[in-house]
Amino acid sequence: DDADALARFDDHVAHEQRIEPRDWMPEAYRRTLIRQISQHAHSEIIGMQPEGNWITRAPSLKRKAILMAKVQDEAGHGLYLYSAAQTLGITRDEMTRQLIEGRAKYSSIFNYPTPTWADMGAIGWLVDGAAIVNQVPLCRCSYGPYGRAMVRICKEESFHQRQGFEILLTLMQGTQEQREMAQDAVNRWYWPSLMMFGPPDDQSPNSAQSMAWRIKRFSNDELRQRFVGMLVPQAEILGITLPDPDLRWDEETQRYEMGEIDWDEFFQVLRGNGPCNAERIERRRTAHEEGAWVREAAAEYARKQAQRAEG
Ligand code: FAQ
Repeated sequence: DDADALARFDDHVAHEQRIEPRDWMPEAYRRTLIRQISQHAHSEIIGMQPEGNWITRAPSLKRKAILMAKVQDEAGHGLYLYSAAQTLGITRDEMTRQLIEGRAKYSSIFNYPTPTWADMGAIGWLVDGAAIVNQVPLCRCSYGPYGRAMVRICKEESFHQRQGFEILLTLMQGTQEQREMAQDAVNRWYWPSLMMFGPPDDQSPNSAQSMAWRIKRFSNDELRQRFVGMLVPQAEILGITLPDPDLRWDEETQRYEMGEIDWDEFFQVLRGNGPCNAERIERRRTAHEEGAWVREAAAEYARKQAQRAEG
């Protein structure tokens, strides 16, 4: 019965064994995974827009080829993650509807604009950097399809981060104007990238249960701390200043102390009031509607093939 099944499930998870789609799982575990994986998939898909903005204006053929490849990787991650979510019993259609009707969350970070080329560097360095720090532990997630998806995705994110770093490094070795452009982009993306890790631990309603289920391995604040520790030496190499005057190494606690994050801004963006929320959803809805004929043609083709097979 259910009590036996639950005991087996708990034991399985406690022994670091993977839960697979056909295994019994508590309904709340299923719901939590659908929530997190679909939000993650939506983030990848919406996350194509801020960078898509620069594909036609990249400063060279090489930069354009790299940026196109990166944005295509993001589409791949999104599709891969939608497939992982589908193994839990939600359809792709339902997830898409939730997104284009504005009922689904996706990462707050993709609601900020990309006015300059240096934003491509800052996104790669900071946004993909945060994504890696958050996602490496997810490779060990108790749910098999999600954990395995993360392994491949993290490899690609790590290439993305290096390409962002390299864009900033090139700008920092350029003219005064280019250096200022790089610094300005980092000034705008630094704080929002810290918000990607989610609310502070004492305001994170899902953390305790997700950690008990071994979906999450570290708390939001722990990962944020690890991220800042990774950035500081890289910022030094770049010659870029992280825009936090309170940031300092604390000998006693052996960690970086940082300034206050503007959580009002974070919750405003979550409520749909960020600088680009409406534009992002509108763009996705239009693209979905304009793709209707492709879906209809594919369905019709499948129907005819099936009819022919029946003879
Ligand atoms: N934005 O209780 P918690 C990428 C929500 S990387 C929006 O702490 P949890 C790569 C949260 O959903 C970005 N919402 O929640 C790329 C919850 O709401 P709900 C995507 C946020 O789940 C790079 C509520 O606040 N990465 O796409 C955010 O335990 C460059 C309470 O929070 C992932 O999704 C936020 N920043 O921890 C692509 C990673 N933070 O659902 C293109 C997987 C929190 O109860 C270009 N996800 N919320 O209504 C996770 O690791 C977790 O879901 C967290 C949140 C850590 C994001």
